[in-house]
Amino acid sequence: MANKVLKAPEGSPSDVERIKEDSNYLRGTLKETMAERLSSGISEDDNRLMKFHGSYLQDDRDVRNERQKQKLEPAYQFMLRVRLPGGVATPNQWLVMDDLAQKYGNGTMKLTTRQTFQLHGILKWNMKSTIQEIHGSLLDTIAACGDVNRNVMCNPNPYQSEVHAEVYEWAKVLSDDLLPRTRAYHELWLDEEKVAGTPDVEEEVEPMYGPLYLPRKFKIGVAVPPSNDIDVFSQDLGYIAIVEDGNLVGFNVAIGGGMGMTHGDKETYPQLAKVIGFCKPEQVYEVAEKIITIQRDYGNRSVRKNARFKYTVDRLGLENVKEELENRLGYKLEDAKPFSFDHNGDRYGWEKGIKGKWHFTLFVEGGRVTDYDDYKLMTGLREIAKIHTGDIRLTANQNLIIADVSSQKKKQINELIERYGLTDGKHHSALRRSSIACVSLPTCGLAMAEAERYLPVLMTKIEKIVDENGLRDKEITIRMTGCPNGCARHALGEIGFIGKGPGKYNMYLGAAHDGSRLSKMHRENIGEEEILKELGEIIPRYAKEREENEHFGDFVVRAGIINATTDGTNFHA
Ligand code: SRM
Ligand code: SF4
Repeated sequence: MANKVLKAPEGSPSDVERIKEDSNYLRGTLKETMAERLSSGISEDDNRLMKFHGSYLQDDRDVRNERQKQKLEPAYQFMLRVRLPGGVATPNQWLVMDDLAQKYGNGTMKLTTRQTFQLHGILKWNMKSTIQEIHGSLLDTIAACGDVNRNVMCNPNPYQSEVHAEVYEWAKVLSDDLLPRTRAYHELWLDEEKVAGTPDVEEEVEPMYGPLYLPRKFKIGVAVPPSNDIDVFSQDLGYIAIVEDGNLVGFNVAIGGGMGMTHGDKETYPQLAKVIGFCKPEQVYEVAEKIITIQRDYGNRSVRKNARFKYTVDRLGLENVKEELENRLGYKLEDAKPFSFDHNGDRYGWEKGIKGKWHFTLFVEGGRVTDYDDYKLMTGLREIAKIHTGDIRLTANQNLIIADVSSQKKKQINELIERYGLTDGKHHSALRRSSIACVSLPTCGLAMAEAERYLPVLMTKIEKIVDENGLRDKEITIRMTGCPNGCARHALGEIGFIGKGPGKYNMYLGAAHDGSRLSKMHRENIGEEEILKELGEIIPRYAKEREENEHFGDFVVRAGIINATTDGTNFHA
């Protein structure tokens, strides 16, 4: 299979490669570890494998020091992520997730930036029941994390319903057909018997992935212009739906995007995927499969921080990767077709789609579904799910759409929306409605600063500046992450903050409003006072000096406040 010209980097395989190799197709010693009652944690090796099953061991960082002082084991708990292609759930699935959050989780649900549910706070002994109940609702958590293809994103588009339905089907095909084939998940969590005599090590177990799976996680997203809500250029593999005369004719193919980086390491950087051609709808699966096998064969298995497909593409060269893809496909991609995006945010409130059906996009700040003292969001959504007959779509901006509502049902649902004060966000500033924050503290083990818990507080202060300058209704995307991994796609926020240490952030400016240009660092390691000072100078300039319809990200570049990042490779320049 190896190509004469293309080469994988040399170097001894990372420890994770050894763990995968020894795992007997993702089994490891998970069965024994999860049954063991002495510790609420699991070993590092098993935790690596847990990811492929959709879960991470975490500990509550709010109490970490205190427990350490008391010589107690960390407050171990598991995060569990569901695989939900395109973010589409039935009302019953919503109710099951809500119930599990109360029964086994921390009483909240996190709607993620990749359109799915995460539960936090699950104890080891409740993991199996939780996964079984998720399975009972016809969902699963397979490959929601790990070195495989992840949850496939898809524009949840409430206003072009026919095309949405078609595009969503392709996203589902990709998500389902690119799953690992090992039966480990079924054996471990669903009590499936191992078929006697099945050889443990057999090439056919994973025809596409092989026993080592991929060098790193792999992400696919499908966008439907003019909305780039799924940030198609941030994906390892992005498909851009091409719709002509209302019909889906195929997809432009974009490869090599990703957001993560490491502070102070210029060998790591966010990158945007580049369009390499066009394929027909029935070709999307094989194009994805062949691209994944290129990453399988040539990705970096030695240094994990340089292992994502974006680095493989940049190292091998876009044209070489395209040629390799076409060799593997046995045909050439067609030329890319014209498309244009105009935003990457959500459109809130009621929208009418086809067949007289209605769709309500609800603003969920930070994607956290919970009951606050003065805002019973979780209860309200539960009551809606009990009577709703359409579906519930999670968006890439951590919001949700109560979709496919008939005119008759609309009145009933609207009554509940009003009774619980569920908000389309329109009483907030457009800035707040355009915000995303990653989970960060207290559950994320990699967080360096607050994000989800802090952005709303900071937002209230930035809103004052925005209001004073008459920009309340101006959409400016603003994103905050607790570390440079970029889970809120910070490098595509017109204003971005990356956690550097407690209360300190690097501030980024200049990404394009439609997700087609990365930002660049404006200030390093600053706290709230300096953030507000900076924005207190830039926002008034934007109010006065902007051209008609000029977006904030474009303005700061034109005004010379920041240099444009023209490629991920000059993100740090
Ligand atoms: Fe992420 C790791 C949360 C979307 C890039 N991400 C993590 C972990 C699992 C931390 C860990 O490894 O220990 C976080 C768990 C926190 C917690 O307590 O729940 C975490 N990522 C999230 C979520 C929940 C953020 C959110 O608030 O919504 C998102 C779940 C997505 C999903 O449903 O699958 C989430 N993560 C993303 C995205 C955005 C996207 O995919 O569109 C990115 C940037 C895109 C990309 O992958 O390049 C992202 N997460 C990372 C990275 C850096 C990966 C890299 O190779 O650069 C890590 C760290 C890692 O993999 O080593 C990471
Ligand atoms: Fe955790 Fe960093 Fe991702 Fe935020 S960006 S959830 S802090 S890994």
